[in-house]
Amino acid sequence: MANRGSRSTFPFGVGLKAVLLVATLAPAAVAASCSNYRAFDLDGDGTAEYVSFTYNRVAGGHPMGGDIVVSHKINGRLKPVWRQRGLNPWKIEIGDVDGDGRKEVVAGVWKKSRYDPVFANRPFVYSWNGKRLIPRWLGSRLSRRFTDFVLCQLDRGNKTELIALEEAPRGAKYVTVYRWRAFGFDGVGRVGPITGVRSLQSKNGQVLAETGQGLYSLKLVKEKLKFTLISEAGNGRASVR
Ligand SMILES: [Ca+2]
Ligand SMILES: [Ca+2]
Repeated sequence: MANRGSRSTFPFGVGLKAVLLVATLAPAAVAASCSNYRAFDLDGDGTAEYVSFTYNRVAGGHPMGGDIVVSHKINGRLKPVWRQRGLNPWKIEIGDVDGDGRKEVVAGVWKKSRYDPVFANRPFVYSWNGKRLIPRWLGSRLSRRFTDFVLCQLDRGNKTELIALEEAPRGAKYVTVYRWRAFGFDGVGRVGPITGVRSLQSKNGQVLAETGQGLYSLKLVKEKLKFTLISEAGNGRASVR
């Protein structure tokens, strides 16, 4: 497929230059990492899809001009087989949000929308039909503006939850858990406002929130969120919620 000359591709093939560029983007604008990037066989045909994103430039802390890229590994090399253009993507997560047994691609994109005609982070959900990404839900927004999100299975249900880091008054944040309900996401729990949360990551079935005070773990226990400080120098473990 035609390559528009995108400078960097995440997360495979990430060069030092790209890593440094990501590290210098404003964390409030661009999620911290692609470290939880994974490849999955999205359509169950035995071939893994590698999903990543590109950008051409950074404006105001936001990667601009990029595509969501789906690649297949052919003769040991990743070859793009689909590009979803015009989205300004900044994060890719993969999970079965609707619980149908197939994983969806959820992209954080920096876009205007018809009903909200300003640039903002928006969650776009796609499925893969073997040849192309199919839009499932191109969300104009969650319940608040958000700066980061992860997918993580927080309970024993079959749906993977979306956890968003959302803007609260006076620079604080909410961490809000959403679950797919027929068409789109409903909030099922929230903690906050919390100050100092910079980013979210999902690791070994739990969501971690990094703050200036330490690392917190987020768990959903009987639809109730537990937000627990798990590492702070010398203080061990202390629950804050
Ligand atoms: Ca496949
Ligand atoms: Ca699914």
